[in-house]
Order: sequence, then structure tokens, then C-alpha cells
Amino acid sequence: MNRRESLQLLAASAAVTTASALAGNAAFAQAMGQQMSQQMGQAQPAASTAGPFKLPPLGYAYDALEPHVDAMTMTIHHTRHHQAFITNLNQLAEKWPELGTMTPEAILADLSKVPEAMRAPVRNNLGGHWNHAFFWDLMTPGGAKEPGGDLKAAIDQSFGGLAQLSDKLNAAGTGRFGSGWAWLVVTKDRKLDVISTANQDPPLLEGAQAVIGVDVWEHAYYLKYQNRRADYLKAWWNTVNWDKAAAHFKRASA
Ligand code: MN3
Repeated sequence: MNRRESLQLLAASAAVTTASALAGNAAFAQAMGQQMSQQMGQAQPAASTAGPFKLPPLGYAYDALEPHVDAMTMTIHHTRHHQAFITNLNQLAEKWPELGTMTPEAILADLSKVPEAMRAPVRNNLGGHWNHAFFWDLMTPGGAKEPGGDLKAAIDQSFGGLAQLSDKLNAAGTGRFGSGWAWLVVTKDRKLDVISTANQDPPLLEGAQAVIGVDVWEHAYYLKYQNRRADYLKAWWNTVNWDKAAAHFKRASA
């Protein structure tokens, strides 16, 4: 094999690796997730992994939301991005132990409880942890594909129907400049509304209760959708667990 041939072979093998990764090869992503978890388990100092905060499990396999959300994205999003919030929170809890004894909701509803010097990192990391735990739980590979009962009636009354709600929420998601989230919420004055929040701010910061939420940070979709955030949002609706959304709505309206 001459130099030109070996370069061609190298390029072809790199292309195959990249293509299988971008296609969301489930076994590959799963193996990579396990490898990353092991690496992280070994690499983190004890002080970072020990503490009151734990990474919540997804409740389904990393490839379960294919083809709408790919296995590689789910793996990295859960084991790296969400894990980073957990690691940071455990470090913050060493400096301010109350962080681990109050509920995240109680803290996020009133950040003035947090010592001023820690308020920004608590807002970002506790917000990130809360948002992602909510997000994983709201998605499912199966289940109802449409809202039912009281939530359906409220959506019909507030927006005119599910199609109009999804248009409005998708517009909030694509309109969010930079990184953030789009939400269906019950507002302080008990109205169903669509909002968007920046960074990792949860709706609780403005006194609203989340019913549906979708991550529109680039890390949530870029491997599969690249810059096509609108396509990701459109596909994402296929993953919504409407039973969970109905339970959030019921609790928020009570
Ligand atoms: Mn995220």
C-alpha cells in the first residue's frame, strides 16, 4: 500500500466512524456511555461524587427515544451535562450544607435564602439539575400521544388546540437567542401559558409551575440536527409523556 492509498483508507475509516456516530448507533453510544461513566467514576475526586446530590436515572434506555432524540445525544446529555450539575452541587453543598437539606423547589422559589456569594452558581446548577430531571421524566418511548382530560380542555381553551400550542412553544424555543428552555407553565395567576427561560433558569424562578419543558441548548440536538433547532423541536413532540404532563398540570392547578 502506498502513502496515497493508506491516506484514503484512513479517511474512509474516519468517515465510517463519524457516520455511525452521527446516525446514533445505539450499541456504540451505550458502550460509550458506560465507558464515560466508568471514566468519570474514576476521574472524580471523592469529594465531588460524595454528597447529597445523585444523578437520577433516565427510566429508559439511551436509544429509547430514537429516531427523535438520538442515543449519542442522550448519553452525553445525561452522563456528562447533567452529571456536571450534580458534581458542582455536591461541591457547593460542602460550602453551604443547607443546599442538600432543603428541596430544590424551596430554594429555587426563593433564591434570597442562598448566601449571596453562592447565589449565581446555585441558580445555574440547581436550575440545571431540576430542569434536566424534569425533562428526562417528561419523555417516554411510548405512552399517550395527545393530552387528555383536564389538560386537554385547558389547552383547547387557552390556545385553541394542541397544534396551536405546539406552534407557540416551538416558536418560543426557536426564538430563544442562545441557550435556554421553552415551557408550558401554569403562571402565578393560574393561567396556562408558554414561556421561554434563559440559561438554566427554571419556571419556578418567576413563580410559574412547569407542565411541559424542552431543552433548546445546542447540546440537546446538535449531533443529529446540527443548526436545525426547529426540526428538533418538531420531532421532540413525539417523545412527550402526556400522562406526566397531566400530573404536573393537576398539581400546579390544585
Ligand atoms: Mn441540557
